[in-house]
Amino acid sequence: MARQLQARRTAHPSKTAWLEFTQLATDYNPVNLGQGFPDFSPPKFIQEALCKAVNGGHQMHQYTRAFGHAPLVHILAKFFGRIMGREIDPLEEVLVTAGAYQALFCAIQALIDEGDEVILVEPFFDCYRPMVKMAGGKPVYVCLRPVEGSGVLSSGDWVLCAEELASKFTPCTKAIIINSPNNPLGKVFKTEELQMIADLCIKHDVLCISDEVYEWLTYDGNKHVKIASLPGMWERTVTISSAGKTFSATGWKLGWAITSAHNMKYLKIIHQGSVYQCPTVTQEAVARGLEREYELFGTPESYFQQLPAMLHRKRQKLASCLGSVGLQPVMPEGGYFMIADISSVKVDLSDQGNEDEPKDFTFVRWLTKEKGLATIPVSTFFSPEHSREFSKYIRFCFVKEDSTLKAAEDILRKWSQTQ
Ligand code: IK2
Repeated sequence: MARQLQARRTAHPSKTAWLEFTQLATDYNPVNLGQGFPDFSPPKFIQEALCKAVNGGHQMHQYTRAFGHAPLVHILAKFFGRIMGREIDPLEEVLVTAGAYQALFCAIQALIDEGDEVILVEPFFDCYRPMVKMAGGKPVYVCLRPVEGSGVLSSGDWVLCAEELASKFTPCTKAIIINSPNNPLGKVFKTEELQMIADLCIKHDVLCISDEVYEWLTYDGNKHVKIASLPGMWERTVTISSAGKTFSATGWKLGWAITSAHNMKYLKIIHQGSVYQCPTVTQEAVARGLEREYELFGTPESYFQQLPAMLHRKRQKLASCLGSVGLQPVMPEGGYFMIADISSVKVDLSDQGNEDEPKDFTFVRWLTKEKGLATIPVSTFFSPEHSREFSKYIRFCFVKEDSTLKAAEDILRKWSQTQ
């Protein structure tokens, strides 16, 4: 008899939109408002820091400290210590990872066991679900939903029902994963909303994995609040972020996790047993970039002021375009993305997809192939239980050159005239 090849932990592949839709974007070369990456360069200072690191001598090209290059963990501890209002130990409480993605993987593998329940707030970045399952955990879902009668103009109108959330906590709940500012919705959780989650975590002795990769990108005066800074939450929160999103250099694939030394020792074991260490040169460059930002913090020269100001304008541009062609957008309070309602679109998709898939998948495929505009179906950010309910939305990334946004606008306007 043939030997069983497949390990059990590979038995939960999620049907991911990324493989299909990034391939479509390669094959059809559309105007790409799909995957979340800027089509403009990172700021000059971070590019120069990278060049300097590359030319900085032999050490820059060799292994560095496994859990994070010393200058990087020191500035991360200093920077986020200031924001969180606490001392952070650079060596014991910071871990540098291969993107926020690997930080999520380390946190989930290190802290979730066979049979543990993990609450996922929908919509969620779609890797959470397979990562939890691979660890043997059971995802439990709770949806953000638009407040009745809100007309859904802002991501702030999407809220958690307090009773529903509370009902998801059981003696088996080990963790909750939250993402603010949220991908794809753009919701920035308010302090009261985070407090509600924190109270439940404390009451039920549950961990919180807080994905904050868009932490610097908030608009209209919305403020990003770190759940780890709320009373009683430091000990039970793993805060995750991304140098790629921070410095508009997603291809660098560098991120980090920050948590108490007690939690961190377990994350380090997973990191050591998988990636071991991240590239030295990018860590050096990111360290220098953060040192610069530390000095300029709160000033108009800071990239953390300039980037959201630039994206705010792009967000307005995309929103008015979508509104004018009848695709009602949900205005994001933060992040890279805007979702829009496609219910009113009249287009015959009967020959485009199979009956079983959510409508947004079929629509996005059609829009990419037939109209030359790439987007992402929003149902991919929901559990199978809820994906149909939210398949009337598609996601646009507005972190793009003005010329790209203009090209998208031209496509949408031309199409709307033929409808
Ligand atoms: N967490 C969230 C919420 C993210 O959005 C991402 C990055 N990617 O999104 C691509 C997309 O939605 O089009 C990550 C984590 C991963 O970050 P990193 O690139 O640092 O691994």
